[in-house]
Amino acid sequence: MALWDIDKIPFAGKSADEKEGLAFRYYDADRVVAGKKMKDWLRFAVAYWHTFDQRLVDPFGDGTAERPYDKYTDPMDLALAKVDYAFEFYTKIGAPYFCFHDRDIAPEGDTLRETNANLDKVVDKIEANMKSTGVKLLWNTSNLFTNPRFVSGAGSSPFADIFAYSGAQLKHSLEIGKRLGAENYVFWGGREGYENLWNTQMKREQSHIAKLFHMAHDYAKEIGFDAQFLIEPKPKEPTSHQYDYDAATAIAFLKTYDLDGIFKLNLEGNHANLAGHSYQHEIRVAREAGFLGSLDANQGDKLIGWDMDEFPSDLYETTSVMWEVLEQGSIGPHGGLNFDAKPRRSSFEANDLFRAHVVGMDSFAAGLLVAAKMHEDKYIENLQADRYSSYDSGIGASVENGTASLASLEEYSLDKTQADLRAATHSDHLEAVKATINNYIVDALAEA
Ligand code: XLS
Ligand code: NI
Ligand code: NI
Repeated sequence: MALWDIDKIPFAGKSADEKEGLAFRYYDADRVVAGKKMKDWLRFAVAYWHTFDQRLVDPFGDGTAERPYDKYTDPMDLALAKVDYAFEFYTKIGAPYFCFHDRDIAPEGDTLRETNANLDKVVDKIEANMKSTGVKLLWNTSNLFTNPRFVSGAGSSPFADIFAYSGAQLKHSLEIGKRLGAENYVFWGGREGYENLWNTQMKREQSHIAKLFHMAHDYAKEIGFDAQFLIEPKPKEPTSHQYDYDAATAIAFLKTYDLDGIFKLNLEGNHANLAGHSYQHEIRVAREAGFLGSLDANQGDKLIGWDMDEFPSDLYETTSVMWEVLEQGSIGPHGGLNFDAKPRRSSFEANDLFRAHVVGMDSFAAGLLVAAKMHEDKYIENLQADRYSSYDSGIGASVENGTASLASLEEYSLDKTQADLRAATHSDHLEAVKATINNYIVDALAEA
């Protein structure tokens, strides 16, 4: 008997409208785009915490969610039942991957021993379902921020017992990752930052976090868990300043603490906005530095200043993301698009979970189609090549190949007039560029 009152979501192409959000318009898993199947470019994952646990609370209101498993009252019964709902959901939506925190899937006991026993029971069931459905684990992680013991951080906690507990909790998460064949392992430092600098030893806290990361990597090696480790940057929320502020800051941290060969980044759209960046900016920074690992697919709200975790629907943004991905050739060595996103509080019915994933998956599939067309035409490549062409020869080439000096630049520039210098610059025609990108979106999707 079906657990969700929804049929498997089909690809319906142009007639998707008739299915009112319960069919794909653009996401056609096996369709080949730019040399690869859509499903292999996009590698969608469902986030356990949002899709199955989130009650749709906001800072001013209780949860509104109606879920078919609300009838379970015992926490362990509920946790075990949710696994069945989760795997039927993955299969019906057609997501090849899922992601979870240790705390998403099983309730805590009083001791770590009891907690781990609860966790293992649920993991047994998850493992069996992974085998029977073929759905895989994109990444797992340890929740080191919800419980009150993490009030002042985990790796950065000023309390050594909490650091110790964090390491112990993390150890079991790595074992679970190994057991379930996780392709990545994520660290989001939700409380690794500070509320106030006056009482904080910043350098000491950061060196402690680095120690925890090295221990985690040593242990993963010891047990033969070869997942790609990822840091997920976010500038603030819940703390007022988080050490993994953005991609550039996280890369500097990794280099400072000799972790750069071990970690890449998991980048999230809404986090980029909170840091004052676009999603594309964060991906560009990571990609060009060789740190692009995976993506948390969501979007922020221009009018609200906190982490809204909206399902992606902005085609301009998904186009920019997929253009960067096409440039790199994949999202990352083992990366995917994890929907770290929840329906709005007013979309509280269970079927809204399906509709929300449909818009997210379709928006990225559409972004892929548009970006692939731009890529095929080399529109952006040519635009950029042209813009920097003065470095391809002459004085520009001498700068890039290292033969220029201030003396050679002086000799070259000394007698140039203001008119010569104005003539050396060109208009970017940026408005026309934006219009062309709009046309790509409209045309590529009309053809799709
Ligand atoms: C919170 C983060 C979190 C991570 C996983 O803002 O996005 O959900 O993705 O811990
Ligand atoms: Ni987030
Ligand atoms: Ni996230």
